[in-house]
Amino acid sequence: MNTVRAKLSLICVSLIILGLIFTAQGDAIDPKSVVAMWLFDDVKGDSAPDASKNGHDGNIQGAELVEGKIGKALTFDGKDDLVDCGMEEYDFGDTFSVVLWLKHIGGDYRAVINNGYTDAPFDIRFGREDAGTRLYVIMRTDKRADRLLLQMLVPPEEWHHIALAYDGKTVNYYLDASSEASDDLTGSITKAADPVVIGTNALPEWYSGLIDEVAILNVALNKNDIQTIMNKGLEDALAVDLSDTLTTTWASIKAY
Ligand SMILES: [Ca+2]
Ligand SMILES: [Ca+2]
Repeated sequence: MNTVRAKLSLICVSLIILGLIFTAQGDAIDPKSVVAMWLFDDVKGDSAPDASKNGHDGNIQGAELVEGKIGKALTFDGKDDLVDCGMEEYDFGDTFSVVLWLKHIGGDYRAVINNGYTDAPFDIRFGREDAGTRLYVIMRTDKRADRLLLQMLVPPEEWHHIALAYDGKTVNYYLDASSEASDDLTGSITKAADPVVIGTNALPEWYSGLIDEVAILNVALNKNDIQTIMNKGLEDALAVDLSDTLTTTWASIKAY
């Protein structure tokens, strides 16, 4: 009898653990929502592999590997360094996020990531205002041909986490997981003839400083998601594999 009761207790405890795992998974960021992810930790020659394995490897032109926010990052000289990520005519749809870390060194007109310039579907860039510390974002959709424009101050010489999240209704622009600006927007992001580029734009406006942990997702990340990515890094924030966890848990239940 004691053995049976012990077994039942173990099964109950296991089921509770299983329930907790499911609950925890409810808030997790779905790894399948990552369209492209450049960590710069696995650079080979001039190739910055797309860690999402969707094949959008970046072609590094001049930018150099340095110690980053997490592992390695790229440093851009403000003259002619860039990463060409391809993705021309890519359909980003009507839910979309971009996240990255940057440590810029100031100076006017510097593009961080975009797929064009004045007619770009999205363009995150520093202007000349406030000594080049004001980071703008332009977005365009099939429902809004005139550009949506948001801006926030990003102090130089220190790492900051930047996130843009669009859910088909609202765009939120986050600095260090705090929403600094937002506006209404509807429609699908327009397709661009230009590639996704990190470190300059089609003008060109050359970025100077460091960039690390860049990802594009096909969902609108919320504040909690962005906080998780900021605290854990992209790889750990997305690393939870539900199927593996369940297999392990079921195996331990059956063992009783
Ligand atoms: Ca150079
Ligand atoms: Ca990195």
